Amino acid sequence: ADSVEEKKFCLTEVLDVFKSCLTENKEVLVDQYVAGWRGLVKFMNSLGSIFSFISKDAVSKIQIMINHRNGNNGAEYVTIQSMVKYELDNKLVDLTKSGNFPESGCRTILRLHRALRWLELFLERLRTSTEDGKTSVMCADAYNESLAHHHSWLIRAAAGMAFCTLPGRSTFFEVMNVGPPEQVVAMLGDALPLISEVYQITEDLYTEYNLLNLP
Ligand code: 1PZ
Repeated sequence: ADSVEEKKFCLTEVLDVFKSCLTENKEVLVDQYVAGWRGLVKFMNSLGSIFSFISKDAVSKIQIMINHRNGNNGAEYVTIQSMVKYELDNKLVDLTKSGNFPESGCRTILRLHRALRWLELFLERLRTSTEDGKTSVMCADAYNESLAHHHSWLIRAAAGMAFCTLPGRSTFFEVMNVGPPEQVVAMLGDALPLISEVYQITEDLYTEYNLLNLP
């Protein structure tokens, strides 16, 4: 429950969760990965209700993963690596055509994984932007370079409209609640290498098992 001591939302904590995703042998922990997305969705919701079509989809994917973790085979879903092995060994993934396993962990994580690339590109643009940089443009550029390739024109149009409502750089930095701009830039510089590493490890894994185009 909410309490008076509850700290104000701070993006540093959210991005820190992604740091805790990686195990010693460089496997990606599902609970932490999902917790990271949860925090990001909370942040996105604070930007306005126009983003709710995005957060609804993200929340449903987060919930699918929570259900896997809470299910009878939850232990198989501890890391993305163990999940891939388990689902493939037991033929629980639609590999070419959707139908039987619309909620496979493999396809669900793939959607979040693609969104993580957007996040990486967007935060890098934010980090290197100047005071007069436009958040909406950075967001759209990052999107067009990544997620947009996987979305229909209708979703791309809706996303484009939502991006236009993003506040300017300084307000955006304030909503992040990290501190003065220099501190935001430093925090991003700190968090980005870890986000990239999580992304790359998942990308390599999905490439190895030929899962990058799951329906
Ligand atoms: C700061 C501004 C936030 C901008 C967020 C940029 C991402 C735009 C994504 C638009 C997604 C639109 C809704 C749903 C799309 C789904 O069709 C796809 C594919 O899933 P399928 O239909 O195959 O089950 N879903 C996704 O691509 C996952 C999108 C997750 C987006 C999470 C964004 C979290 C943002 C954090 C902001 C800091």
